[in-house]
Amino acid sequence: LMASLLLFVVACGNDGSTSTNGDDGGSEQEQYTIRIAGGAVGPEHSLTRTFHFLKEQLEENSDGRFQVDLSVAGELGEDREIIEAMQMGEVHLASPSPAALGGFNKGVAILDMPFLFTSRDIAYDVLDGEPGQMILDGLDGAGLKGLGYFENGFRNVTNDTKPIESIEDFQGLSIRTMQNQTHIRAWELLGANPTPMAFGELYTALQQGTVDGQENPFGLIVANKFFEVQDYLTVTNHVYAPNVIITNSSFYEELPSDLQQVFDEAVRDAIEHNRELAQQEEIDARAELEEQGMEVYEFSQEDLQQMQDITLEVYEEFKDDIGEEVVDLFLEASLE
Ligand code: TF8
Repeated sequence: LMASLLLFVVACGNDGSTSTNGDDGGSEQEQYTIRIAGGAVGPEHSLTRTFHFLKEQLEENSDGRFQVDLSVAGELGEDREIIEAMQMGEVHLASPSPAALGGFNKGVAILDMPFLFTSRDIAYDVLDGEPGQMILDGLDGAGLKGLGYFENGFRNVTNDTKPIESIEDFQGLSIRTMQNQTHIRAWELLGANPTPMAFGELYTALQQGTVDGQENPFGLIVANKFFEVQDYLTVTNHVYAPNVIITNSSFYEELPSDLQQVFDEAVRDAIEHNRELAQQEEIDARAELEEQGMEVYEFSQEDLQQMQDITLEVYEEFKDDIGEEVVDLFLEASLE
């Protein structure tokens, strides 16, 4: 994947982002190519569909001054590779998982914390408010600019060895986690054997039995066909996973202000659209998984509470690393 990405970068050259249309060179004639890259989620996933919607908005609302070159479903690599390409100026808009941005700003890790948001309404409020903005601002300086949040969704546990019906069943469970210290630690505390792994390797790892389980939202489990290699699902909703929308900061700053406005509005509309898609997807995907023969289990309120209590420890252990101010701000805001 990296090789094909490099070839792509070479083929596009360094000035691929701007082209002048017409002879007068007037700024009104200038066209901008926006290269959008979606991560390795399936082509039918709500995130992928959101990128198609965003392309339409950008092109229509700019009367064609924006031309969007869209690569979805991991065509340009996984989140980390896409972020690197963005830093080189070769990708202009993307929405990686917070875990992939951890190297740029420690505060981003708050977004992956267990049981931080107990409902979508709270998540939207906090992410759209001051706490969410603080994290976006924290990405400045790495050549990136944070724009807002799309949704991956509430994460649930699957595996193919046994039904997981209570906390005790996590004991010894071999589970793939994101490459994210807080997730690894949370699963250790729950008694499981976490193996961090890139998302792109996950399907094969499940198929070959390298790991027994994984955790992701219903929508991804359908879109990436994990149901083909996993028999059991337990509804835990243990993390509300947003994806962070980012752009290349110099690309953004060099846009004429009227186009900046079109860009901002298109992103805002795409966020709204994405949330509608994601909510519907959660319902449809769960039904689809049951239809595909997955056995779905629900934890009791007691078990959920216990899971939350056990993983609360992660907040203590990572408070210094993430930043006390960030942790406090998010915890206060999400309790309101
Ligand atoms: C994971 C994440 C990722 C997504 C997507 C690729 O389990 O859920 O799949 O965030 O951006 O690695």
